[in-house]
Amino acid sequence: MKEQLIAIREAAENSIKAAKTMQEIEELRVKYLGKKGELTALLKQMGSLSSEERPVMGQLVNEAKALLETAISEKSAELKKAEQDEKLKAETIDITMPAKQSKVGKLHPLNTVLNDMIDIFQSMGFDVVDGPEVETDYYNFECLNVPADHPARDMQDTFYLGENLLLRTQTSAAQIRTMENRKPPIRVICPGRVFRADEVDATHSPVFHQIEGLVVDKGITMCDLKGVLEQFAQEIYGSDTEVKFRPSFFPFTEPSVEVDVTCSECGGKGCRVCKGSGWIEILGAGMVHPKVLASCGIDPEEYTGFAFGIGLDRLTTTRYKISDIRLLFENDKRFLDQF
Ligand code: 2NM
Repeated sequence: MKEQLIAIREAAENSIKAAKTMQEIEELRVKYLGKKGELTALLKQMGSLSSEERPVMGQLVNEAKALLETAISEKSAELKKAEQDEKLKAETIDITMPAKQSKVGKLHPLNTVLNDMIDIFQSMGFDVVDGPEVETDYYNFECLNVPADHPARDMQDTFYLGENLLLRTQTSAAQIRTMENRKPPIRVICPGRVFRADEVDATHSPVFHQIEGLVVDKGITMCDLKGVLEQFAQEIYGSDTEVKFRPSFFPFTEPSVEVDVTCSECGGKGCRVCKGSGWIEILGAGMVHPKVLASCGIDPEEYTGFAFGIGLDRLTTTRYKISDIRLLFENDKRFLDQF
């Protein structure tokens, strides 16, 4: 029986040493120390021994049991650690690997220019106001002093949605509502999409973008208008840009002007961009017509104001040297990716 014990112990020790996985270790534990295991079986045979032999043998079996238990727990700790090491090695992140490029969205060039313009006007104290693209005849024409027989009111020039509803041809309506709802001093700009029934070509689109500005207060003059526009033009085109007023006509302003800036391409010497004149027209403006002020509930004897309208699309095409306005509206990714 003693030889049997030694044989079992040696065999067990060797297989534990040779075990390579936690599963093998568990199998060995069952094989030797489990309820039906070989050592347990040996203990069961103790009944056949003499009373002198029994305690001696019992001690030997218990010693062997303790020895195997220690061997098993040591081996499993070793295997667990090896497994852990293996796992950590597999999970190692190589921080020198090149990063995966994720596509980042970009601003449409119109929005880049618009954001610049909003920044400039906000720094001069203007609020940004908004309005609907579908307007009534009253807000788009009537209260802006556009007479019933004005060509802009013609079906050929304006998209009508019904007797009195239309797609706004300018963003002035938002400014009219501001005058109705706020007391002077008023300083607002209104950027937005506007619509005209134009023929489509490289420089005309039935949908385009405008920023209109409005200032109303006591004692506002043409000088204030020129100062604001000069500041704006110099921030957009550079500090040596000059501004020139030419007399013009709009029903909603009196006097009205068209505003030119020195050509940013040639600095005023004359080139292809300015067709040799050295000047580029960028906007229309004027002193708000007393009738317009009055129709918004502002007393023209007490207050005066100026207003201007700037086309955003041409400013964008000239800044980025875009040859065709339609590119701004087609949303071709190959075009947009260039900005
Ligand atoms: C322009 C030119 C001149 C204008 C007028 C107004 C309002 F609502 F105050 F009457 N807003 N914008 C205006 C004046 C617009 O666009 C070329």
